[in-house]
Amino acid sequence: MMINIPAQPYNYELPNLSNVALVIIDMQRDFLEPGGFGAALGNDVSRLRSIVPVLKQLLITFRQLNLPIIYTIEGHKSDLSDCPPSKIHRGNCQLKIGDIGPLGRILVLGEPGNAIIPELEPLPGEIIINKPGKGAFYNTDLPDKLSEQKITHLIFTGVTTEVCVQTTMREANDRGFECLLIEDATESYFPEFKQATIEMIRSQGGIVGWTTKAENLLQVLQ
Ligand code: TIU
Repeated sequence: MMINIPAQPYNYELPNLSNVALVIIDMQRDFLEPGGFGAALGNDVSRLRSIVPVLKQLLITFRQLNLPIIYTIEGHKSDLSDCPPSKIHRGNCQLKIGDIGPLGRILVLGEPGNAIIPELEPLPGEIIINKPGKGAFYNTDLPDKLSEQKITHLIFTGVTTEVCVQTTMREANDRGFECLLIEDATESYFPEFKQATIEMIRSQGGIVGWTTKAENLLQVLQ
């Protein structure tokens, strides 16, 4: 039975609930807490927290329905062999990727700052994709995980809207996935960039995908 979710630029259709996954992009301490990578880049990290309650609600609902949940984490191996020098030096920051900061080594996998924030902590069995880039398809096993579970529809959330969320959604769209961005479950350090991203994604008849508010999805799932 087709499930219709009110969205822009028109209804988002789920053929059934067995091919959909919730994707939670980079909700890690690095981007949401002082002393991490986001702060090292010069950002006010506090505004990203606003989406946590909505994201938690989505997480609870997907867990109740036993639907797949995929978390991504942006981070690098401890020897930085998967981090191009261009990325290390970009921004001319005092604290660079791999340097020791208040939350451990900046943007290095397994460091305290690299962990998902406690409110959204993954449960055993939920998929975690460590990614070296902004997009979650580059140099990861995400494509394998999606095809293993026959997932065709991706619900996007997380941070930041115009960087890792948008990059991943564009990558997914090119690979044939039907993508829905949850407007109140994604956030940016720059409100105007978040708004522009939402509008460009759904422009031209949904050139990259659809956008909607969480309640529109939750109402049909609950
Ligand atoms: N800087 C910024 O806005 N974002 C990132 O570096 N990574 C993610 O978006 N996760």
